[in-house]
Amino acid sequence: MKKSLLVALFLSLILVLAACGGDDSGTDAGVDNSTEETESSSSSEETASNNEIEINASNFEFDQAEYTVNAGEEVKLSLVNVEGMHGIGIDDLDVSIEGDGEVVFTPEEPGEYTIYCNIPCGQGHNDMVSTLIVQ
Ligand SMILES: [Cu+2]
Repeated sequence: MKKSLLVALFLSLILVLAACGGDDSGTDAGVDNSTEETESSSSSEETASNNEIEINASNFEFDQAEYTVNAGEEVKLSLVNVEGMHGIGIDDLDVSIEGDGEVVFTPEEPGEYTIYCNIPCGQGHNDMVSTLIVQ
């Protein structure tokens, strides 16, 4: 009785080990495929975010003096109020955001456009001016 039990255990152990060995080679190939997929998807994201800018407004300035976008391409512009309550206006491009928000527009003419705060926000309000460079 004992001998046959040991033989049964030994045989099942061999089966389990053999099964594991077979699985290993299969999972290795799967890992290789998935890394290739993630690489190709990340490169397409970079091209999509080309013409997006985010302006951070605080009391009393925008985070950059100049923002640059490409002419003839759709621009996604978002405004984030880090401190205080501000807006932006760009007269020649019909852009206006009051508070947090985003607009999509396509600047056709290369040039420099003035970005100003369009909400009376306090003492430094008139200093809140930056430049949008369309190239
Ligand atoms: Cu203001």
